[in-house]
Amino acid sequence: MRVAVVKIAPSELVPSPESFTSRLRSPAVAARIGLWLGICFAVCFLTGLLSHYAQALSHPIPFPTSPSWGYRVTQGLHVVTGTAAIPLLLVKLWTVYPKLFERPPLRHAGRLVLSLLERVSIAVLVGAAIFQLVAGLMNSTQWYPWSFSFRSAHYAGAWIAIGALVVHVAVKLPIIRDALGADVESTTHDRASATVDGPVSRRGLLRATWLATGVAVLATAGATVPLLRRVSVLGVRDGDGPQGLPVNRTADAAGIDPAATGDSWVLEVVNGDRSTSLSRADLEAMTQHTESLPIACVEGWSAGATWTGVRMRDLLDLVDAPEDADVGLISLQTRRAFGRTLMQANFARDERTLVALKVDGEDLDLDHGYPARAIAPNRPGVLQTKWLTRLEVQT
Ligand SMILES: Nc1nc2c(c(=O)[nH]1)N[C@H]1C(S)=C(S)[C@@H](COP(=O)(O)O)O[C@H]1N2
Ligand SMILES: [Mo]
Repeated sequence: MRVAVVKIAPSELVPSPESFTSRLRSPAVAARIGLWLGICFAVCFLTGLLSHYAQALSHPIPFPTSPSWGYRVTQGLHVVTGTAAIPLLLVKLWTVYPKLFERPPLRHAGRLVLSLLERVSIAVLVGAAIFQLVAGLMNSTQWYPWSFSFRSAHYAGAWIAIGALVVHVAVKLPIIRDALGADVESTTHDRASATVDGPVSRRGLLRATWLATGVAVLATAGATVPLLRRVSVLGVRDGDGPQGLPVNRTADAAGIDPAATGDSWVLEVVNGDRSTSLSRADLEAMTQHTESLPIACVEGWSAGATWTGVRMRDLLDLVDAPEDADVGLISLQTRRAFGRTLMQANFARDERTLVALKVDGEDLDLDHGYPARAIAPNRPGVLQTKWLTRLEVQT
């Protein structure tokens, strides 16, 4: 009896870079998309560092309180460029993934080490980039299925991604330069097998990529840019929430007992052994100030509003707080994070910083922090503490 033995070489099971024949997968395309991806990552990195610093407890260099809309712009940019990076990264990975199947140069120890190093650095870059974009997107949709701290993980990921990106650009710089300097149809750095025309030209692929990126931006940027609200189907829109202002965490979600916000509510202002308690009527009897200040959420949405209430510094003066003292803001909140935040002295002393009682002329809605909330200029939304019950001068 004869047994037919069919031998399949491993090379037939696993594709090689030469199995990929489309001319679209070329350094010419990768470099052009990579350039914009690099710009998006750089903007994301810088605006992200700023946001991380703004949320730090201590500011060796004080975070400025002006312009009042500054954080609104930088955090809006952060989320918009992060969103734009998603389609860019997908197309970029598509153009380069034949490289994944390159056979390591096993016979040559020196080249093997180099090639392994390159692979590790690319794996770190791709892994960190995907993690940053996915975690960022999930955060901006307020979906937190993980148990780690988003802020620290996203911050660590940022350094890893940007470090790996710098190495990557440095290694590829000669090819990037050549590719960007030459016509997009140039074949100089193409793989030998990349000779078959795709369904579209390289220019067509690039145009489709820019279009997809533009759509991704338009679909989300309205969360920050009022003019884009109507087209931003995926963004938070103006008017989502009471008083025409989005709500990040409702009173119910924060475990606020509505009874605790009634007539018995008082705001305690404490400086060591000096303290005072003010009812809402007491606060209303003090000099009222009105300021137009945005709420700019770290998740990218922002909205302007006009707030009326008492200046934070007037309250601090009641207990003779020192000018340079930070202030703990304590909320009635019983569930989940942000029930207690720290306001640095320069914010507490800014004349625009209010303990707000009203928004746009109406008493605050319970979901916007009734009876009283903090609102300060150029500050991440997460620190604009709602349902205040106590101001604690840090001594
Ligand atoms: N006590 C308390 N204050 C809070 C929060 C919170 O969870 N608890 N969320 C903050 C966040 S993340 C934002 S963006 C703003 C949103 O304010 P708004 O819900 O009134 O629009 O409130 C901030 N104040
Ligand atoms: Mo927020």
